[in-house]
Amino acid sequence: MRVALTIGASDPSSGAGIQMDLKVFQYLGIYGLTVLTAITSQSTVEFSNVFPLSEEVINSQFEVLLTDIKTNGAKIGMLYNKETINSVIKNIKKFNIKNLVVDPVITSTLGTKLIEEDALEFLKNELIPLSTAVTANILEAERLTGIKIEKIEDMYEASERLYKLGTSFAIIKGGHLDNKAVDILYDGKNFHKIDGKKISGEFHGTGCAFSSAFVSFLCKEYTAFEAFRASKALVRKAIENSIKLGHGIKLLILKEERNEQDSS
Ligand code: PXL
Repeated sequence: MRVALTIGASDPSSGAGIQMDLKVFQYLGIYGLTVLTAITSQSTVEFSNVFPLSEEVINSQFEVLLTDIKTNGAKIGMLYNKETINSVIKNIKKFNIKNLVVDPVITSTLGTKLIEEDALEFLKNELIPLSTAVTANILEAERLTGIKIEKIEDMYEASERLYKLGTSFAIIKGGHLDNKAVDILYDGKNFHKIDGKKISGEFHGTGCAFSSAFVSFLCKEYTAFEAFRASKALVRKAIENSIKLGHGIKLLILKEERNEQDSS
C-alpha cells in the first residue's frame, strides 16, 4: 500500500489541516500518516487560538514513526514558527523524504495568521529548496515572490520566481482572469495552465485538499502535470459537494462521504 505523511496542524472542524489531508488520502486509497506541528481551536465561524508544539514533541513523532514505517511522500502544511520549521527540515533530511509537497500556509480561510513573520522567510530560504513542489495561492505566491499578482502575466512571472527558490514544480492557484479561475504549474521549462470556472463563495480547506491530493497522485506515480490536473478536479468536485454544517464557511465534501439524504 502506498503511504503519505502529512505534517501540519489539527483543525477540529476537520475542514482543513491534518484532518482534511487524511480524508483526501483515504479517498484516494493512500494510507495516511500524521505528524502534528500545532493544535488550533477553530470552527466554521471563528478561529480562536494556535498552540504550537515544541521541537521535542515534533521530533519525537518523526523519530518513532519513520523508523518504523517508510513513506512514499509527504505534504507540509501549517508550520507556525521557526523552531517548527527547523525541526521539520532536520527530519526531512534525516529520513530522506521524497515527493515533498510544501503548501506555504500563511493565513486561515477566516483570516488568522498561521505563520510568524520571520518564519516565512525561513520557510522560503531553507524549506522550499528541499521541496518537489510548492502549491501557493495568490496571497502566498505574492508574499513568497514579492510580485503583485493582478493578471495572468504576473502569475507566469511569479511561478518562475517561485521555481527559482529551489523547488521542482511551482504551482500557483486561483488567479482570476475574465471570470475564470486560472492555475499555473511551472516546471523550469514549460508553463502548464488550467482554466476553471470561478465558483463564488468561501470554502474551508481548498488549499489543504489540493496539496494532499497532489502528493497522493505523486505517490501513485502520476507525472506532476497529471497530478496537478487530477488535484484540481478533486477540489472542484469537493467544492460542488460542499455543505454548510456550522454557521459559517462551507466545508468540502469528498463524494463518498456524502449521504444522499444529507443534502443541506
Ligand atoms: O488551509 C490552510 C490551513 C492549514 N492548516 C490548518 C488550518 C488551515 C486553514 O484554516 O486551519 C490547521
